[in-house]
Amino acid sequence: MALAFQGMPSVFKADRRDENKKFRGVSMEKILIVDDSAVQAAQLRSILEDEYDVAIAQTAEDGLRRVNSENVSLVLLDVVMPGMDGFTLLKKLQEEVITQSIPVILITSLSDVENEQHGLVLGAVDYITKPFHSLVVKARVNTHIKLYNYRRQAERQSLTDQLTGVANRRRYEHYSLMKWQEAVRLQVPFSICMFDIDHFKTYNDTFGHPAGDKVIAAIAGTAAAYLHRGTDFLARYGGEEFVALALGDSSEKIFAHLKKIRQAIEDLRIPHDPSVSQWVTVSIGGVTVVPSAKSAYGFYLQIADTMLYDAKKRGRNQVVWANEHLAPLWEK
Ligand code: GH3
Ligand code: MG
Ligand code: MG
Repeated sequence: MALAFQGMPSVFKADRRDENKKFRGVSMEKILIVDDSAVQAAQLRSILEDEYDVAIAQTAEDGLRRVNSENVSLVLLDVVMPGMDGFTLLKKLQEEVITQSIPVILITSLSDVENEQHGLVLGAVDYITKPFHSLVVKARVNTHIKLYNYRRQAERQSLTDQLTGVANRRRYEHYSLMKWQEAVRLQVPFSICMFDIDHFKTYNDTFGHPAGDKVIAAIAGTAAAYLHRGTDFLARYGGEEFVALALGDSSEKIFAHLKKIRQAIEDLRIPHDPSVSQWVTVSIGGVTVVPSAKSAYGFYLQIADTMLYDAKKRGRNQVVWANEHLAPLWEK
C-alpha cells in the first residue's frame, strides 16, 4: 500500500493529502501563522500541516483580522515585521476578551533574554528562537493546543448545568446583564421568562428524587429544543425552575411561542401523582419590555416572577405574560 502510494505521480500525492485533510477536516484545529517571510511561513506550515489546518497571514494587521473572524486555536507569531510588529499584535490580542485566551507562541531570531521576557510578560505562552527544530516546534504546539482545549472544556463545564446540559445560574447572571445592555443599546424588545414545574415536591415524594431528576432533564430538553435561535437563551435558575431570555420578539409572539412550549411539555405525558394531576406540567410567567437606559433588569425579573406566581394561583399549567405596557396576557 505504502509502495503503491510512493509510486504515484506527485500530483496525485497532493490530491490524496487534500482528501485526507477534508476527511479529517471536521476535527482539525486551526493554527494561524503570522509571518512576513513567505519562506519561513511555508516551512512552519510543512511542519504542522499533517495534524492541523494551517493558515498564513503575512502582516500583523491581517493576522488580527483573521483571529477575530476565524476559529483559531493557536497563533505562531513572528516578532519582527514591517508595519505592526508581533509584540503589538500580541498586546492587542491580550486586550480583547474574545482573543485573550488563544495561545500565542512567538517565533523570532531575537534571542536575547530581554525580548523573550518582554514577550512572555505580554502574554505569549511560549517563545521559540530561530533556527528552530521541527520536532520541537511540533511538540510545543501540541502541548499548547492540548492545554487550550483543557481550559476551554473546563470553562464550558463551569458554565453548564450538569443535570440538564443547559446554561447554569452563573452563566445566566453574566449573560442576562450583557444581553440587557444590548437591548438598551439597540432598543429592541427583551423578554424574561420564568418556568417552574408544577407540584414537583409531590412528584419527588411519589416517584423518588432520581426520577425527579430525569423529569427536570426532559423538561429542559424540550424547552431548549424550542429556544434554539441565536437570540434565545435558556438556563437552569435553580432546583425545578428555569429562566429563558429572548431578544427581538414582540410580547404577542413570545407569548404564543411559550404557550407552545408549555403544551409540548404537557405532551411529554410524564405521569404524575393522579391526586394532583395526570401529567407533569409547568407554569410560565414573563414580561417583554423595550428597556431604556434607566430601566433596571431586577425590576423586570421581579415582574416575570410575579407573572409566574399568578400562573400558579390561576391553577398552574399555563402562561401569564406582561406586555410592553405591563398589561397582562393570560392563557386559557
Ligand atoms: P408548585 O406547583 O407550587 O411549584 O409546587 P412545587 O411542589 O413544585 O413547589 P416547591 O417549591 O414547594 O417544591 C419544589 C420541589 O422541587 C422541592 C424539591 O424537592 C424539588 N427539587 C428541587 N431541585 C430538585 C432537583 O435537582 N432534583 C429533584 N429531583 N427535585 C428537585
Ligand atoms: Mg419552585
Ligand atoms: Mg414547582
